[in-house]
Amino acid sequence: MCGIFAYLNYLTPKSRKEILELLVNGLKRLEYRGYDSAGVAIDCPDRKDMSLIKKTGKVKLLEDEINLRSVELRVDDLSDNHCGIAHTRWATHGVPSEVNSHPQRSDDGHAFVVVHNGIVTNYKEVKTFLQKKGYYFESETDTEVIAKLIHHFYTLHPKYSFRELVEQVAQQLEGAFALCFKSKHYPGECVATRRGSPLLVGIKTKSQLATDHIPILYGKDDTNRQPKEPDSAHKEHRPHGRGDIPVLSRVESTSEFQPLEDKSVEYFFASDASAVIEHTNRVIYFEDDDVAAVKDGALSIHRLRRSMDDPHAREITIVKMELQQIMKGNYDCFMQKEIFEQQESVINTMRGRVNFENKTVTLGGIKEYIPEVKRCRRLMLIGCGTSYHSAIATRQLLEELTELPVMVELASDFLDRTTPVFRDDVCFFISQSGETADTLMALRYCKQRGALIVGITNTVGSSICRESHCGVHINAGPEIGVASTKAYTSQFISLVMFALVMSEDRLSQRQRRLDIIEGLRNLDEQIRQVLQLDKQVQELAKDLYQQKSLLIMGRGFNFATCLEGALKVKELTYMHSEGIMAGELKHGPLALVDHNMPVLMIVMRDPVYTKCMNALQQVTAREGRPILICETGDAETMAFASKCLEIPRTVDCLQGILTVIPMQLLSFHIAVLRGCNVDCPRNLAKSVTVE
Ligand code: UD2
Ligand code: GLU
Ligand code: MG
Repeated sequence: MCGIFAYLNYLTPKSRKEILELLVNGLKRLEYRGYDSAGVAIDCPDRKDMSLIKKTGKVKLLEDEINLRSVELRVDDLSDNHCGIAHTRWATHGVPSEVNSHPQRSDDGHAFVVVHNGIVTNYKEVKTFLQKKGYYFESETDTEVIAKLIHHFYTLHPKYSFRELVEQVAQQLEGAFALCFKSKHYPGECVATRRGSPLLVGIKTKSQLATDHIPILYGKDDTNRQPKEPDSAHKEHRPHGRGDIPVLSRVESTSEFQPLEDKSVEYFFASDASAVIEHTNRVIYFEDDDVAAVKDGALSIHRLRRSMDDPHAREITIVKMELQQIMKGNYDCFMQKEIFEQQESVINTMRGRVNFENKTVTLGGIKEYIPEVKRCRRLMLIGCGTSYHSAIATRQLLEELTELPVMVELASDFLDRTTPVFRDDVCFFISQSGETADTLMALRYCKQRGALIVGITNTVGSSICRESHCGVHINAGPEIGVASTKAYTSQFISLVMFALVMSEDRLSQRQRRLDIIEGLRNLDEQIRQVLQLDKQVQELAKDLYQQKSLLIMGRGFNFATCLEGALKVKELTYMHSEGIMAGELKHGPLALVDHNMPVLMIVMRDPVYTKCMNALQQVTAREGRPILICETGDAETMAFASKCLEIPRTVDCLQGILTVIPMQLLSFHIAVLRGCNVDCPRNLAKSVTVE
């Protein structure tokens, strides 16, 4: 998730002011990714300690703090060889606060500091291990274990190089990470590594580079070169709560990268190229498990073992893209990027929660409350806009698997009605930002009446998260586009996981649960398939973008997609659109249908298929030629359509996750064709903090 930026200058004298400015500017380039706090670490002028400056909130606040402390920081002093690291954090573990911000440190003498993007999933085990060794933890983050663990290895092996220590640490970590380290014991050095989260280094030299690629150095226990001895102590071993972390073999190296004549060089480590591109266009993208180290101005890349398809070197890529372009990757805007991110974000939502081997689901955030939830009188799901639609999408499954009455409410209307709420109610509050004013008011209203309050949010430390008794973080990652996309599918999945937890000891629902878990397992691949419809959807958009209106019809598990699809069309394209419950057609909306009215229908082979077909025929009988979203290969249904989008089949209750994606794409393409600002639609704000 969020942003890493590190700057190392070698034989390139820079004042501390310049260094801090470079670091803060690097962070500003990463701001677009969304974050909640920021921090930097630089050496103290005497090099015997470090200064850590951290701030909750915007990078600007960090900058102000640095300016305030400029005398103490001795900003005019020059450094010839220095490494500074910086970070923007999107909290996953512990609220946004100064102590939880990065860099995280090994001790108050700052022997080691680290910045981290991602989540260390086995941090609890590592933490327990380190606590037994006497380490005291000051933050709630997963990241802090990394800083303490490297310190632990250092005390065991003070002769190891910085890079060797990082190698040891990386092998003990599970989960996803990009890391940059700095140490008082290794001044002017920087070591970085990654697994699952992106990381790169930009190189800036005055003289020519000797090569355009950097050889990879392999560990001594590289299995492809040397057969492992049966009793080898080098084998990979991770602490699954077993209390002891063995030390692995050392790695030796000889070759490295350095400029040819003039040895002065600058390195920029960053989690994405946008922070680097204004300094240099020569960039190396690291691969998982690369460990990159800069020592005496020389960069080397190491791997513990060689894999089959690994090239022998990492190439220096010349990045030609414009800054604006890089920030959004290959996408034109954030919303589009976030639509395509859904193959990953759905996995992040399920990570550590759905166990596909044992077919179990654990929601750590509400586990202890489940017995109380099971005794409740009813479930209430409360939200606004897209979050409200995620409740509609999952209501039927919740009723089925919990066997409880489920009320779904718009926060504003719920308050207008002063709806009766009781102590034995369980109220869910769904909000991407966790700050939505209407939802927050409804939360306070229910809390006052003694109900159990459950939050479903994407933002750790948000108001809803803090004021709820318990909850689920949907872990979709920061969402920048005002129109919500990946948060919707992750809210959807979070509520499905809740339904699965509620029904885990019901024998009669065993098969149903297994089918759903199997459906969840295949979701990312199926999302990938749906995203391939992009070109086709774009063509559809060309037919539709000059229309005045679009009716979207469906029922059952796909009704929420109609509402959400229509909302996306409205907010992004300013075109009228309405999501219509197909069962309601003959009670009014059918009057709108003629051969001119654009109609889109969702017809899947689920329990309401026949009823949907009735609706479809009612539409075609009025000369409507609907566009269909239907199942791959369903020729019989497709015969009624003017155009079709074919979607792979999944379990009925998950189908809405797949059918909503073409609607997201469609609204995006129509908006582009109509010349609308996709990321910031008129009159709308990302986080609605007023009633
Ligand atoms: C926690 C870690 C997760 C991973 C996992 C390992 C955090 C934030 N999450 O995830 O990264 O290490 O444990 O087991 O450290 N909460 C609310 N209201 C909300 C949302 C959440 O009160 O709207 C509470 C929730 O009750 C829990 C805490 O916040 O006490 C963390 O929630 P979570 O969903 O991140 O919890 P979990 O166990 O999946
Ligand atoms: N998991 C870390 C934390 O919560 C890093 C989050 C990030 O990627 O910013 O502190
Ligand atoms: Mg809470």
